[in-house]
Amino acid sequence: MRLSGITPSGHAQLGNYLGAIRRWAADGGERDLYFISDLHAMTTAHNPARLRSLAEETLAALIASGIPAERVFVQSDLTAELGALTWVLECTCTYGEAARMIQFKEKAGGQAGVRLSLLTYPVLMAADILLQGASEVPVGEDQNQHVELARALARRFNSTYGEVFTVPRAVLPLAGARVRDLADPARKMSKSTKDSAGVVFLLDEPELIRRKIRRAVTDSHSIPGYQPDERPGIANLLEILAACTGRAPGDLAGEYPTYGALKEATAEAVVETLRPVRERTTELLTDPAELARIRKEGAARAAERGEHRLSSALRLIGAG
Ligand code: AQP
Repeated sequence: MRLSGITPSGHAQLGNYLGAIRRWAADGGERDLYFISDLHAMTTAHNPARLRSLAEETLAALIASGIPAERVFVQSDLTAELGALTWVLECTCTYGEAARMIQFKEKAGGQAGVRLSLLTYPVLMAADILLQGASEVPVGEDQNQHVELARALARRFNSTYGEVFTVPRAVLPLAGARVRDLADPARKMSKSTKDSAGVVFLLDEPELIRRKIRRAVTDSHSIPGYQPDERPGIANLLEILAACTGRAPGDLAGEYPTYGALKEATAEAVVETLRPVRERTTELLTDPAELARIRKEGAARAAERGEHRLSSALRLIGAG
């Protein structure tokens, strides 16, 4: 089993789609599972109603992108199971191990009112992985240490109390495009970026997408050229266009005489790529009963998959 997640920390954006969701839909197979990690979006200040609606929207977007409904679930639908397993794993984890997490140090550094969950969420992530019995977790560099922790906890539990958990390992995600922020190509496009001028969301209307791409930061040259280090803004547009058309960014550069022409072509390619996803997502969102049914079935399947592991772990650790 291979487990991948998406955190509804904002509206899903073009980078999520071209870099991950689209690959999940096209290349994912029987052994792939996907989940909306809404509990992970609670480790910093959050708005409950917004989070609930973002989780729903993200679920709809994954299904609309072509991921089979039976391979998707929402994390908070398993709060009882995950809460119990997180406790078991917290009793397997040392404080030092959690406090060593680089992401915790980076995000908590110097801040007042840091939530305890920011420290412990890698243990919840271990619970996500171990409950489902995932052997592979496709993650970027920034999440590697968390998968290592899940690995260490699985091994420790198995050797201390009895064999329950599959020991997972981090694997490289399916290679997708890396999309940068249109207004600031030095950083990646992100759903939680405060200023959304450089972020194309999956549900943006075509006219808004065109406007955002027309205003994308470029450079002082005037003829498109593919030089990612020296000209990141133009390279980003070429890479987006390439990802939408299946062409190579370097080949596309010579086909557009001006920045304006490149922006127009990129905007149209993005609009057409996202159109079916936006239409199907919107359609699903207007059918809450169908979405609720998909969600309920996904939750039941995910809970069933983990049931024996959770009950064995509780029994072996001495609970109940
Ligand atoms: N800009 C991007 N280009 C390519 N891939 C991207 N992904 C995210 N942004 C880009 C991929 O989308 C998947 C789900 O992302 P995530 O929710 O696990 O977290 P993230 O990488 O932190 O995504 P965001 O949009 O940047 O969210 P925030 O704003 O919360 O940090 C992952 O496979 C990710 O690589």
